[in-house]
Amino acid sequence: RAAHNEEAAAKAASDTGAPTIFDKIIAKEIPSDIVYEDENVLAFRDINPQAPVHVLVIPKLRDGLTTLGKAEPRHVEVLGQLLHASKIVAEKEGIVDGFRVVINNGAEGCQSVYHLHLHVLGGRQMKWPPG
Ligand code: IU
Repeated sequence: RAAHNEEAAAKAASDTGAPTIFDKIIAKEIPSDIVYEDENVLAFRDINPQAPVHVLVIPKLRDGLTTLGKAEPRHVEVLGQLLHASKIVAEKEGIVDGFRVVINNGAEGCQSVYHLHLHVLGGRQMKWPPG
């Protein structure tokens, strides 16, 4: 199952600071289905969607933000831009009745790509608590 693959991918990954596939998506060397883009952030559809709408919102410049746990005061502006872009994505996708924004942090948080990303999920009734 996809959920198990995600957990396996998270176990296999680690925060080495090496470039990730998201650099290639930002550089458009790898195609992605872009939902929103501005100077600072890129939002594109997750390749393995967990809801009818599943978009990843990422900073174009990682600047040390492999994980949210690496956030420093200098990142506060881009962190705000990422949240604001998540709201724009939800609006564009028509999921204003309800949506969820998730950040998986580190191995136990099920993070598999070490370039900060916000998951914007919606288009179905979400469950609580998440697994
Ligand atoms: P996570 O929070 O690090 O587990 O999320 C990484 C997400 O990136 C995950 O939902 C993958 O499906 C998604 N993804 C992608 O959209 N495109 C890719 O090329 C790769 C992963 I690798």
